[in-house]
Amino acid sequence: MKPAVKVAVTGAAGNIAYSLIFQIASGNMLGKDQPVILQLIEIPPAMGVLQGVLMELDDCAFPLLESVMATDDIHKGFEDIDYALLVGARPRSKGMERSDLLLSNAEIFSAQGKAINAVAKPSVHVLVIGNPANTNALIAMHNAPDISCKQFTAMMRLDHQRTLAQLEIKTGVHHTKITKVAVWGNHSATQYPDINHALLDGKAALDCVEQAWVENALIPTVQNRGAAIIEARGASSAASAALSGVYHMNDWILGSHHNDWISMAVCTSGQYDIEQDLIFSFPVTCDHEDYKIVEGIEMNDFSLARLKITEQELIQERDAVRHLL
Ligand code: NAX
Repeated sequence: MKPAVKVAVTGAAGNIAYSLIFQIASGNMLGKDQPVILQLIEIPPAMGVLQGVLMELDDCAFPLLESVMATDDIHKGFEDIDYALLVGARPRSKGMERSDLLLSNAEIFSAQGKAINAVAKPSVHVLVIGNPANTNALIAMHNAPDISCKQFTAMMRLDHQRTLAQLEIKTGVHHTKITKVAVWGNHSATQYPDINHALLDGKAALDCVEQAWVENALIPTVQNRGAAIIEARGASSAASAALSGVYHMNDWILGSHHNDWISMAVCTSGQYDIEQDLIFSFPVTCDHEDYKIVEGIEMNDFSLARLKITEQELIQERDAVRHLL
């Protein structure tokens, strides 16, 4: 057996964590031969609920789960960790403007970035799920100057899976036979699901679907899927978000399958003419705890215009939290 690795999860008493934690403990994220130690982090009012989660973890008797700790102290929670999944965030309350939401979360992620910098392993890999995920990841990254920028990412995998699902529903081609899908930009309604290079069982996707369907159905459906799920379920996506977090980490740490593209929001350094120093989603491939942005993809005018829209939104978000960077 390998030595155990330490995984921190914030927002551990929340909806996404209720699915995510059990998947991590079962080995779905880091492999069936990888023992884990869970360090679960919450805010004081949620510690009671978290005790219930701990009881259920005990009752599952996971063979790979070496130990669990629960805390409301981020310095204890992030101590010596190998991986962090930052799920906890302040939800938007009634009457709250998007800018207020940005600012209240910015403070959380600035404190968490500092704590990770101070007490986590220097090799820590961080996935931010809590919204606004891209800008929260940017803030955490800036507040952890001793840790490589490449070790901070935000989750776009749910948007990637949603794009695969819509393509499968439309064409009947099973998603395991669909490759080279990309979702660019921000995890928001400006994101750009792109199938210009996608292959359906080896055939160009654009030969199988009409452009009007891409523009009027696929793109808005994926962009607004989160809102549609809230409308139907009365709660935001939780199981699918948790599974996407598992896929993101699994591919990042253990390598993406068959070298296909996956979508990950990562720090920009001039690729595709996108402003530097944003956390922006690109198609990437992963190998051995590292990712590579797929470069040299030909972009048509429609795609370039979409990239600019989502880039502008991320620049505005960054400007709003500039004092914390
Ligand atoms: P919940 O409200 O069920 O749970 C959030 C938990 O975070 C709560 O238990 C709360 O006490 C805790 N929390 C708040 N501030 C904290 C802090 N400073 N430190 C530690 N814990 C803290 O939300 P849930 O449905 O689990 O969603 C969590 C976040 O994921 C939200 O911000 C949500 O918007 C975001 N999502 C991101 C997605 C993505 O693809 N990036 C998709 C799903 C989801 O919408």
